[in-house]
Amino acid sequence: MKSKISQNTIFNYDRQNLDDATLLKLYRGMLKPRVIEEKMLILLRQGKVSKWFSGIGQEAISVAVTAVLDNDEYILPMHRNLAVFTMRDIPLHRLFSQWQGKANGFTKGRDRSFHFGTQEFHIIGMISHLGPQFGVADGIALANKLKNNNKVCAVFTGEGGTSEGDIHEALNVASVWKLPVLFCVENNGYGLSTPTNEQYNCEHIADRGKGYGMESHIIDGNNILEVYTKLQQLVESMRTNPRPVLLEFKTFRMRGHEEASGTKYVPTDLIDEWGLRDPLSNYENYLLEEGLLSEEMIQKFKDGFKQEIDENLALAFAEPNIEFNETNELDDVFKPFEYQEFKPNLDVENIRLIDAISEGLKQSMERHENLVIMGQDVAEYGGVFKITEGFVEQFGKDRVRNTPICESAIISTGMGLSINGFKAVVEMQFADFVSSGFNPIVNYLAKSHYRWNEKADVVVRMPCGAGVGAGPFHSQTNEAWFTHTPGLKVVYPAFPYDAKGLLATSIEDPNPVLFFEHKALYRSIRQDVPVDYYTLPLGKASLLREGIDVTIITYGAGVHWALETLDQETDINADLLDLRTLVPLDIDAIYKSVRKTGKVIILQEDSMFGGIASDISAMIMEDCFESLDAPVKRVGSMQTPIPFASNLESGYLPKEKFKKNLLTLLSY
Ligand SMILES: Cc1ncc(C[n+]2csc(CCOP(=O)(O)OP(=O)(O)O)c2C)c(N)n1
Repeated sequence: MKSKISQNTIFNYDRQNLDDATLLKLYRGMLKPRVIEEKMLILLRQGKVSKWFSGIGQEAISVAVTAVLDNDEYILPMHRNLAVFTMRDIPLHRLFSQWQGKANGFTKGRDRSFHFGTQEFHIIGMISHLGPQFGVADGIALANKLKNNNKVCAVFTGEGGTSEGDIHEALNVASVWKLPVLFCVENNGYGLSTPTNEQYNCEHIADRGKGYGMESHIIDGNNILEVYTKLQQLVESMRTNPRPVLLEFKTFRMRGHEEASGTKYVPTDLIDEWGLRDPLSNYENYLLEEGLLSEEMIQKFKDGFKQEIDENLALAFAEPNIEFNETNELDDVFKPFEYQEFKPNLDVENIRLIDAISEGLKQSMERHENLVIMGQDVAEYGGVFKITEGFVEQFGKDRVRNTPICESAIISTGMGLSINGFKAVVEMQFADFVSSGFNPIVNYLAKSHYRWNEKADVVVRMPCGAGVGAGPFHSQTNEAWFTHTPGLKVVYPAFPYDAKGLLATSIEDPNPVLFFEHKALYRSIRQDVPVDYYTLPLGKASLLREGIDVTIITYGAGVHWALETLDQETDINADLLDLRTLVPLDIDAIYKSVRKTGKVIILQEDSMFGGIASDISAMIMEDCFESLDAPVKRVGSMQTPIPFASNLESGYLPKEKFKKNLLTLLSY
């Protein structure tokens, strides 16, 4: 039944077969966030809230998207989607506490506004960087698809965010993998102050769907019934026929980017024009005309919401400010993980580092049915180093997934898998390429547990290192990019035995782990390695040689350079400490050895400045000064990119320098 065209609404509302209760639910759904926002604007002026991103005028989209999803279907909102939170009936006092940085919010005061998620309500909030949100939705949807549970998820962005590379990557992956995601772009005219014609140069963002090979639609985002009815059909069909859909909602941002930034740059006639298209007042008029709503009912609803807001605000205001407690802060950086020892049995085989990693990975796949491997060419091809050769045959293509070239989206996808109950191992084809996935690693994975208590059960495998004549972009050992970032564990084995056991533990551990594998050691280092599954603890260095004259601290290829030197210089009586993991760092083992020998040399393959050797050196000077008989010596590669030609590369690497410096130190 088509409604009559109203004098009092701009829209030609078509209720189709929606019942009265649904029509009223949608109205109340839009009214509530509007009333909350009006209150927030007052609190903002009173200095009781620090920042506010208004969604006034855009409520129809959040309300309808949330209304068509089941409560256990994930939604990934942005900063203008208050209605997503209210439609899921989050107690308002918790939202108010969140916005005031109080303990009863969702982040223990550690993040602001809508930057949080809650598994209880199946809402996964944004990070400031916007773009990774789409890839996380991919991961959640992939998990749904692998569970075969006929669920969809919805993710939001503004049109400004669509210019980010992460978004393009995620759309492409979703299309290639047919992931059931509703990609909701709220095109509200401005990204901060930037109008759409300075943001993109196609007519409609929905037109990009064709380029991605993805179904797409343009929807009038201010017409609640249009949004709701179209989405209802789409979601039903996506549940049975999983696929991504790109939706461009035409709407308008009626207020400033955030309240303090104002709307001076927006022509007033545009604001007036869109004011006439207000989704709430138009719909209200329609319902009044239809006889479903009366002025008394409107007043009653508003009064009810106001009372709820006041009561909940009182609760939040009464809550004391959060206290700083150093231990609490530090304790939440990582999810607690109880290391479970699987003892290596005596049955061993003599294998190379590369075989040990491959075998460790395979046995983890056997042990964890929810483990998914993703990376470029990892499936039939077996990865460029052949570590996953034969995996597809054993575990199938669902769990061993070739990816497009899109490091950022795949890391974010790993995060989404983790949120939705899976474990992920992501192979960087070369550690160098992680720079293209840097954003989600250091901003999303690293900070999730600290921010809102969510694990990031993702291991990023990093084939790294020089000595293979591969030049500046296939030789880096970039662990220092990550050891600096709280929330990431960094593992760097030098031997097959360690690599296999540490990889197993890294996969067991629900925290994000960067797992470095030195390419030059892949096929050159052999060892007896237990055949069965076993684990080794993270954060334990290994004392490879014992002596009293000097402590050598190193890891990765450096361990083998040090061993070679000690084999040549047999009269050197040294402790040789292989760190094995850089985060957590075995500080006790370092200090114990330093206090015994009184002389220390730290060797790293990476260029010196800002590397981990500098931090270890500083810690030793601060804490073991009285035990030192000489200044701590650091040895690292030259402060240049890594050159290709073998003569240049060996000049760049610190192997020769190490021997010279060691001898100088001993004679100090
Ligand atoms: C990577 C990154 N660059 C810049 C910003 C700053 N910033 C935050 S929101 C925003 C505008 C976003 O516009 P749009 O995606 O259209 O969403 P809207 O605010 O209009 O809803 C900008 C530039 C950011 N948060 N992250």
